[in-house]
Amino acid sequence: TKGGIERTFIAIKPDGVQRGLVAEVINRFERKGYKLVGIKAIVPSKELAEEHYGDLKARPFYKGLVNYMTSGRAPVIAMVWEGPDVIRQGRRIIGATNPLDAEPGSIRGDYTISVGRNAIHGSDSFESATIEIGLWFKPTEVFDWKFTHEEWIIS
Ligand code: DGT
Ligand code: DGI
Repeated sequence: TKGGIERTFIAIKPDGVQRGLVAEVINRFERKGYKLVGIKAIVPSKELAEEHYGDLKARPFYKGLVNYMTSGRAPVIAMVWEGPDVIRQGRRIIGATNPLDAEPGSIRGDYTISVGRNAIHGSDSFESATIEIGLWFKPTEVFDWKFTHEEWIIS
């Protein structure tokens, strides 16, 4: 339900890391009022990348997508963000899958031009967020914590 506290999986992909967008991405979620409850750098195994993109297995770009995620030419910065409606709002902050359709002001709209190098991933539903957080993070790597000023952000 709109406004409910959720968690979403956000990942800065190797091209986003190469482009120097780590601080920019974190800033956009942080300044909105969302809470970072998990973060790590990781070069995903082939198995992890294939599972993460399992629904795209039949697509012609699947193999290239997995290779680019797993190359190790830069790590993936994997994150869990928490807050009201963060799954849907995260998709809005990121922008449309094809950067040429992404609104200026969104991350993809501001920084990218190619769907195969669109810098960032964000879960697209509650179901995929739950699955993806479980794939990329151990329970001990995700933290329950409160802003000391939480009442000034959420009421
Ligand atoms: P507005 O905010 O004057 O532009 O009016 P609307 O149409 O955007 O919003 P409306 O009429 O649903 O609610 C008026 C104000 O009431 C809104 O600015 C903030 C507050 N409000 C509305 N729904 C909720 C709620 O579910 N919880 C809390 N705490 N305040 C609410
Ligand atoms: O959730 P999104 O990343 O916005 O989009 P998605 O789950 O449909 O696709 C996952 C990724 O796959 C996307 O970020 C980039 C890549 N992709 C999607 N469609 C295409 C694509 N890559 C290429 N090269 N061509 C595509 O048509």
